[in-house]
Amino acid sequence: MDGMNMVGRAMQMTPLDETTWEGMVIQLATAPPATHSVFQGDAQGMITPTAEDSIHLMAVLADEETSERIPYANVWVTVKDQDGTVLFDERMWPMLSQSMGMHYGINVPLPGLGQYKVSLLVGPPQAARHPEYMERWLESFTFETTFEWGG
Ligand SMILES: [Cu+2]
Repeated sequence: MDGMNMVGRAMQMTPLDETTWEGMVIQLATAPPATHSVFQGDAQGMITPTAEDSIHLMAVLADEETSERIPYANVWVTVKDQDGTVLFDERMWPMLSQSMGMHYGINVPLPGLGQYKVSLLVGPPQAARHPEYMERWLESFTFETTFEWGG
């Protein structure tokens, strides 16, 4: 299955770009700003979009061969304007969604329509691994691209 088809199954997701890292497809996508809950210890908090939030920025990590989503990674996102000024710099939440599947995501405020630079810092998945996964994703990987926000 090609990567864009994996993202394409969810109508509310707009794929932006993708790359492959040692057999892991890393896709960047957007969706409308999303309400989500977060567990902190034994309490569940709600995060609702603010007026400033422009997009729900999402990273989908999947095995290139099986399309199986890959959890337990740390994914950090940095958004810059065209001049390289950092506008947003946060860790993405690991997220569960019935319609979009397991992904990493966060609501991002943008100052306006236009082109932005984005970089994803993907850390090694922090999980015990069966042999086929023991020799890959051992160092962090950075994926840099640009995207156009058209509102
Ligand atoms: Cu999400």
